[in-house]
Amino acid sequence: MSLYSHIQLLDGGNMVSNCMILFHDYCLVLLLMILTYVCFMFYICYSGQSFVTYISGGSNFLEMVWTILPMFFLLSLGVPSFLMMYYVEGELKGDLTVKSIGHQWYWSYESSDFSDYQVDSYMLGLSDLSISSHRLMEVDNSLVLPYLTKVRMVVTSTDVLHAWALPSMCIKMDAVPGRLNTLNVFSMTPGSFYGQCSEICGINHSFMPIHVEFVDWANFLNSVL
Ligand SMILES: [Cu+2]
Repeated sequence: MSLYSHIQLLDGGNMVSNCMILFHDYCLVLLLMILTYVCFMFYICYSGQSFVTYISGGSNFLEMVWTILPMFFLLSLGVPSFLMMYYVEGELKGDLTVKSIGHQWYWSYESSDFSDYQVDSYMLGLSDLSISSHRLMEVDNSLVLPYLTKVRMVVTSTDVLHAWALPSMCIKMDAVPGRLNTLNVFSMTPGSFYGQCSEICGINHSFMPIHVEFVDWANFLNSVL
């Protein structure tokens, strides 16, 4: 863990989240570049340098540059952003479908592929924690998913708005009563990932964490069958 890790994004758990982190860094560099350039131009203009006469004299080349360059920058921001958005929530195919239902105040998970699979996932209280567990993040029944498998996650709610979020996968989806929102969950590695409800849903909003464990298929089948 580096000195500045707490001000950076979490390490990505899959391809698309790593792309998003790269995209975030790219946007930041681009915006800083533009800010520096604008500040520099302000300085030039207000200090009455000879460049001002060059602009006010009219230059076709300069007109071309400041029309085409912003267009290029906007495209370089828009295209990857749209590609990632469609990758995360656009495609509705998956090897496995899991439904995540928000309640006041816990999550429950079920799967249409395994009719018997239905678990309620409540947060563990302080007295149930071991020395290595994370306070306010552990649950009694975590969601178990296979890694290297494209999971179609259907998110909904039974009462009020909630949001199912997994920051290290760059995933956040609103759980809306009466509506099925879909997103793709894919992990390249086995491991534990944590998230929290991300839409204010009432008094115990802070106490309905999400814990997803990515395991191999054998262990996954053991847990759901
Ligand atoms: Cu909430």
